[in-house]
Amino acid sequence: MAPTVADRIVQVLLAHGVQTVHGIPGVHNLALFEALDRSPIRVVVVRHEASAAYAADAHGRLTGRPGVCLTTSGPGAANAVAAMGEAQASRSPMLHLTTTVARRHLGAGPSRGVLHEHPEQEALFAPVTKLTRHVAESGAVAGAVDEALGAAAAAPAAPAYVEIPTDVLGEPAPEPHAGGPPARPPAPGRPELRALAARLEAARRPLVWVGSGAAGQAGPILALARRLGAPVVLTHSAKRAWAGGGDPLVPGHPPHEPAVTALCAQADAVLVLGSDLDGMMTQEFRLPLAGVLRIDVDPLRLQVPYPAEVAVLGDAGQVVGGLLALVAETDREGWGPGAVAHADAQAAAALAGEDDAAPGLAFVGALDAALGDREAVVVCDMAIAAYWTAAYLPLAPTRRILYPMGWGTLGFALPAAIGAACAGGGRVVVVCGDGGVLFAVGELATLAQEGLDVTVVVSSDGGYGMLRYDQERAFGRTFAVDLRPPDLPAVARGFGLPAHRIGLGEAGLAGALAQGLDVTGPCLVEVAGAMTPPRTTSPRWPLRG
Ligand SMILES: Cc1ncc(C[n+]2csc(CCOP(=O)(O)OP(=O)(O)O)c2C)c(N)n1
Ligand SMILES: [Mg+2]
Repeated sequence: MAPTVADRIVQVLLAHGVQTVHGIPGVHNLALFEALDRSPIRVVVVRHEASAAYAADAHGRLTGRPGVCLTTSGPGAANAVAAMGEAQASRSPMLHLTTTVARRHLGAGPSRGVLHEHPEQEALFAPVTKLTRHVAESGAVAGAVDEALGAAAAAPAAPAYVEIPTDVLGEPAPEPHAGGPPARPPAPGRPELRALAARLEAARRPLVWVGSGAAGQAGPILALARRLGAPVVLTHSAKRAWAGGGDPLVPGHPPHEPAVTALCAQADAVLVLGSDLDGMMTQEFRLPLAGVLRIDVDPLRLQVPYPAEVAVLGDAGQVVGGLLALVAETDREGWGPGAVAHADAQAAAALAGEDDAAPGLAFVGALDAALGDREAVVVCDMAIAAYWTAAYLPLAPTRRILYPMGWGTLGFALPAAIGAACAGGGRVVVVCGDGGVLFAVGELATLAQEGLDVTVVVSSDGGYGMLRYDQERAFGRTFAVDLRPPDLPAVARGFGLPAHRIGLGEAGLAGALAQGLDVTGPCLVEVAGAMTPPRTTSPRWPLRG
């Protein structure tokens, strides 16, 4: 039998190294599921299409290559929109493959009520992608999928979307043309690099600020920072790919801690590598940064939200490599590791003096101890325990941290853990709240069915704790935030997961978390008790004024 469009799509996925597809079948996409079933690609069937997109996003964040989700026409596809918005905001590469109604029903004006029909399905995805394609020509589908995978991965990474009318999938399709080479990032010229190197050498207190777009270059970045004697501040998003672990040049506290804010403010040149300098990291652009030297592949980002003294359009890895060949070693008395150690000691002392910080720090300390030096991906949700984790969990070369910041998308962590577990990288640990876990609680079934090595740590405070804090501040009372808690360990056991509960204040917390990490396959640990949000959350920003 001649290969069909569905077969050709699978060929393209394989050519791009895709090993896993996350999705849900529907009558329109069955031909693609069937072709995948005949291929070596692992198909992970999830319990909601948003979960498929979160899983694809997590794969993208961890590997830099697009994760793939597969949905059916109409509501199946639309269910993925919020998750794609999160991937877009967090600069994560992913591909959403889906279908539409058959060609004979397209272009007929208003919806005629054909199953899953929406005359403007593609338009739903334009705002959350860098590329959308509607491909109704059987000979053009494979090329469009190839193009979409390449576009999603090209920096700045983003989601891409391809929809195919259901009747096209079963048609015979010719051998696809080999795609062109991937687009190369712009390369800065030698004079530009020389000027940048001279500016850095002339600085008395240089600082390097690393975002997700550069985080995969830990080795060269640290080498450059040592040459310059410059502190290295990581954004939350950078921790998805940073292999450098903790380092004497990397503050162990976020820039929201006043001592680290002061460190940033003292810098007279800030080399910004692959970072948006986003509102959440900079307290909505209040963080004082002087002498911004900006390196980014996105020309629209070079002068916003901070004006740059020097702006270089280019790939951070290339620029850092170029600078390493040009910058001489400089001794900067009173700066570098000494200044970082001082800022960390001050931040730690300030936190130790705050009763409010104790529960959050106890959680992070216990998780750190339980993780030890095992390989792990920690997937954070929008929950108080996760805000502490994303900002304060000590870095280690064995650890990656994923965080939806980003778009601030509650419900990200549990489904994202599916993609993280399939991507490899060790034990996956979800840190979420008792509100967020219920967004995708059905994915406990996916974890069990696939036997994924995921530990779901649920911080339970009987409600939307972060909003309680916001309300107390804004209105002096709470409302619409108390949730009747289910018996979470019992729920997990119902899905076939081992589960246990421990109190946040109990001495055995680290042991209980470690027990949850030692399980083969999935398990759930409930940590009962309330925490106060850290200073990285907007109502607690010290620079709010
Ligand atoms: C999609 C989405 N809906 C709503 C919110 C607003 N929100 C942010 S945190 C939060 C509470 C989450 O509750 P829980 O998961 O129990 O964590 P906790 O704050 O209690 O630690 C809510 C509702 C959001 N960020 N994203
Ligand atoms: Mg809660």
